Amino acid sequence: MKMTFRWFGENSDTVSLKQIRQIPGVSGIMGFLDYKAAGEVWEESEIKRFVDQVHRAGLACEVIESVNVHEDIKLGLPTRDRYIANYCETIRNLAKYGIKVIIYNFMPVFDWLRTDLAHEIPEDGSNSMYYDEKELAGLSVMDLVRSMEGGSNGFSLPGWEPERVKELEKTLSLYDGLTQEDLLTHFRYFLDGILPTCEECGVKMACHPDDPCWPIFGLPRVGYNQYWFDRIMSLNSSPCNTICLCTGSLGSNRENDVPAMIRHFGEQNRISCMHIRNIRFYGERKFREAAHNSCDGDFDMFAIVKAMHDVCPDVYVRPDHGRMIWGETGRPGYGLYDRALGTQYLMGMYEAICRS
Ligand code: CS2
Ligand code: MN
Repeated sequence: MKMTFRWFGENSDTVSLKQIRQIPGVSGIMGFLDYKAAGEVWEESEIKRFVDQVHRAGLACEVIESVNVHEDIKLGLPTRDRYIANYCETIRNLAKYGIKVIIYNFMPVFDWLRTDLAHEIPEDGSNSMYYDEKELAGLSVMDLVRSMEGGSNGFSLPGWEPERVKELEKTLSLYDGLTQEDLLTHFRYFLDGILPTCEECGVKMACHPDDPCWPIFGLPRVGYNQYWFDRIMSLNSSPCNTICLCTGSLGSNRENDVPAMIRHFGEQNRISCMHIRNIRFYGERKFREAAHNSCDGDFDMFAIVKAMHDVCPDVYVRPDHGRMIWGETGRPGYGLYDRALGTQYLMGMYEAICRS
């Protein structure tokens, strides 16, 4: 297990590299160039600057997160070839600076979403992100965007960048009539276009699940259970076609048996990295994010870590969305304290498993 921490860059994160370096056992980051729009080439000079900065802080930078896939690729528009070529160039550029894994998602229009980014947890007064499908039903897409923006403490959230939001209504209408099978066909075209470049450069693509893990707003989605991930994996047999197994995203759908999915895909060598976190359910499709510990949420975190230990012990791992505790403010889900505690819990469990 290579323990890492997500870092959004100096202008976009309240957590510093120095703080990350001081968390025992954390050896690297999952990085992000926060200012890049989907479809743009990540230039060598900007990657170099980012990676050098991480290295100077004494951390590794082998995973990059959210190289976002342009909507035209998901929609299968003729312009997709240009964006696929750009994606290949980004892969080559990232590989030159030591990147081994790129995390992406294939969700139409939205990245992850919540109905409340700062839900106060009555038991202890901390804050967490919260989702209630019933509330979503009463919201228009633009209401939701406003609530995501309003609750984000001024940060632009991945997938909710202003230039994407501007085009939102138009983009949504382009998905009218597009089926899951269509989306999968476009997914295959994308993978066929980029995976040869990945193989050449030794970079793995890691698909992040849909979050929450079911179709929303009538949009087609194909990354929310074992059936669809089996289909995604069989789109292209390249060893670079892998999964970022996010326990909180997959587990938001109570039909998913997360430890079993880790075993299933890990045994096939299809997991290259993991986001590990916990959730507390308040009902069907109603949950908040919890501290990482089993006792705080509804997941069996031991079963999750044990499965990882048994089938894919070499993966990159990071804690995921944390609560805001001890008065901290910052990017929702990405404060320092709760996630740092999460790393210690996960590493403690891992050490105990290894030694027992
Ligand atoms: C992340 C996602 O914050 C999160 O939930 O796990 O934003 C993830 O980085 C993207 O979906 C990957 O493209
Ligand atoms: Mn995740």
